Amino acid sequence: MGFSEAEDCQGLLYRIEKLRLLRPVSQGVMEHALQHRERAGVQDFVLLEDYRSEAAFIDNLRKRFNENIIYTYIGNVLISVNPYKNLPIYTEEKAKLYYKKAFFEAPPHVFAIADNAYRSLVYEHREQCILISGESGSGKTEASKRVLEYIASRTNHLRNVETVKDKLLQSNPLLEAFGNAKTHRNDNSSRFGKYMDIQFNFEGAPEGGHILNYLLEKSRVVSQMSGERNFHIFYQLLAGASQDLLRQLKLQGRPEAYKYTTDMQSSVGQKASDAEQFRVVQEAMKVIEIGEAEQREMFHIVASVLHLGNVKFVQNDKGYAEILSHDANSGNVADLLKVDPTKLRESLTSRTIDARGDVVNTPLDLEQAQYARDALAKAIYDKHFSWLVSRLNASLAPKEKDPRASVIGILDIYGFEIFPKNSFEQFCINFCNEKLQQLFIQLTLRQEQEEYLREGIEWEPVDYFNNIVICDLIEARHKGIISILDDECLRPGDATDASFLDKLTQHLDGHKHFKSHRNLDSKTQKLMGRDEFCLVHYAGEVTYNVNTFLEKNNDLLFRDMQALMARSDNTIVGTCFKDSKLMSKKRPETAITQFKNSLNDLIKILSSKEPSYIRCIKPNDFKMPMQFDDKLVSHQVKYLGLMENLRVRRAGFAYRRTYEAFLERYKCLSAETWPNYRGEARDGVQCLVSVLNYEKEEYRMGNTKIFIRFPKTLFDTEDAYQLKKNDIATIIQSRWRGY
Ligand code: AD9
Ligand code: MG
Repeated sequence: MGFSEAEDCQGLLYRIEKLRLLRPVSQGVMEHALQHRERAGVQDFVLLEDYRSEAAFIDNLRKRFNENIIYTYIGNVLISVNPYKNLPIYTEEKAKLYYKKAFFEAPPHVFAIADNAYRSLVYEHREQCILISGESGSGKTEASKRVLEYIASRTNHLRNVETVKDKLLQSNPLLEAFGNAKTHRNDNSSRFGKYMDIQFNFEGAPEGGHILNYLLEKSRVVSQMSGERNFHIFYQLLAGASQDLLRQLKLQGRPEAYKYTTDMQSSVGQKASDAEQFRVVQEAMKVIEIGEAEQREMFHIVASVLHLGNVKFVQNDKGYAEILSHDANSGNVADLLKVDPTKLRESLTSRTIDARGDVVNTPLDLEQAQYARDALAKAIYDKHFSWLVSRLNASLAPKEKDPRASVIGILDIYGFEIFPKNSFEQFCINFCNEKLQQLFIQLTLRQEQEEYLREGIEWEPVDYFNNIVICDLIEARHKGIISILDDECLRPGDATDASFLDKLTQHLDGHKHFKSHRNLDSKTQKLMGRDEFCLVHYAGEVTYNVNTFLEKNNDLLFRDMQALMARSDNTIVGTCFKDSKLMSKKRPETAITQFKNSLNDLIKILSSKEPSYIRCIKPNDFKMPMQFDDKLVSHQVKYLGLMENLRVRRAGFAYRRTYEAFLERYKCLSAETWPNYRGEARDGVQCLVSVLNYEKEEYRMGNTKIFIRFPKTLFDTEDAYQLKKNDIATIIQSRWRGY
């Protein structure tokens, strides 16, 4: 038996309750089962008696967490609480428990989500997506890896898929090396959003994949909060590269020697694991078929960023920035990136401006030069990351075009962020979450509505908060926040963060979801700074500080630098900077507009698929096992919208199954349907439900499916089935025979 004792006893208790088999069960067993339910809670929140109470919700999560049961459902949404320790729940043996199982047939698990998605895809030909959300450190990336591993194991029996699966699995360590970093919240925090399609052939064998990446946090390249680190790859390279490679890269092998990786406190004791991880990365590169020459170019780029950070400027007697002639760093950068060293120095200390045909070269002051240097470092790293994703995609692409291919998408993207101080990055991330919430509403409610209609079931629409107003507030064409921000960024002259805030306040005054200092009453005014605005998101209020909004949205790289990098003989850098959009005279799209467009594309992709949801929760802020902080969890339950999710789920029909499937599973529960029912499946089911004493309000008969309103009805039926299967059949039959 693969289920934990607690799960198992919970099942027993349902069986006891439903069939009221008190007599044959000893008092001892009964008490044992009751104690376990008390300890392990319910496996689906829809079973909570008081489903409107957040306290009961959290109580249930906590109980299960304390019993090492980290998964619970709300219908078909999986809630996962990060255990911060390795639990023996991801073995091959456990995986097998979920093969071809409906949700209620086995304890909640990420494998159940994966199996359902896989079966719907292969047997019912409906494309799937698995959307994973939650705050930093809640376990999204781990969950996405478990899904991938499960699918790899589930398709073991199929031929010729090893290489594809290896590549899919190995894309993770590679992306994580370049896109993840140690933060206060998570030692392996993904600093980019990721959507990955796994492509299957008609037999259900994986044949390829495709990754889309979103908004890498490139500011981390040049500065990190104290105690946090830069992207893993810098430390891995320094700790793990051979002496020979280090010499080629002109590196000294110590992170503290480089300005971009100086914070050594954050790296204490990590050298060995960084070195080990470097080998993992190199191994992954091999699997992905990144050859040695390409690898060398990649490492040259990483090293060049470290050297770039060390480029120092001094002020010359005219007050402009200059690089000292004995400063080796800019020379190293030029060597590694294969660009002209003099041109590089020039582009770091001056810029040419094309003023209506007059090309003028203007020297930069110290601050401008430092800004230009950091902007270059960020641009190189960011573009290299995007290049890596396309390189992975080239390797993951199926060898041949397959017109019958279908996909399961997995979205692992940053959750809602509410920090003491929120900036442009949080604004983008929270906008993304609004869009995903909107999608959740559209997909789940639309799906529900369409199915009732198709099946001829009457139902009452459920009341819920539709966050479309907030999406519009942010992205509406002329008066939306994004559009106002872009206008300010494009306005020549004196546009500043403050003038942007002024415009926002002018245009959005009176909007229910927007607040700024100016349109608050004197009492609440004190709570908000003059450089802040507040959005009432679906998940709660967030105050944003407008400082640097314009600069981050403009995301300018001086044209000289772009041109220089485009001429680089490092083929990766050359390719990245030759991008036509950048080279064209036309102004490139602002950061937020690019993000908005890629998000809208993502939403289109996701809308065409059937979704499953995994909502991840972080139990404490200390990365500690066995600690469950009620307040912290309550906060997440709120902004993941779980209580509303539960309410909506309880309002309709909790479960539905085709007549054939329902009859096939439960036919043993009635003598009239066992071993085979000789009529229409629908009539067989009708017969079954009367034997099982379903009350009228408990179910509806649709055109092709039975709809069950209360989850308990189905759980009880399932328990009766388990009981039968477990060979306590004689007792049931004796009861049904009228004892
Ligand atoms: V972030 O938004 O990328 O910063 P994630 O992705 O939500 O975040 P992640 O999956 O990286 O969090 O999990 C954080 C850490 O928690 C992992 O490195 C593990 O040490 C730990 N974790 C998460 N899920 C599990 C699990 N199911 N079992 C054991 C886990 N440990
Ligand atoms: Mg992550």
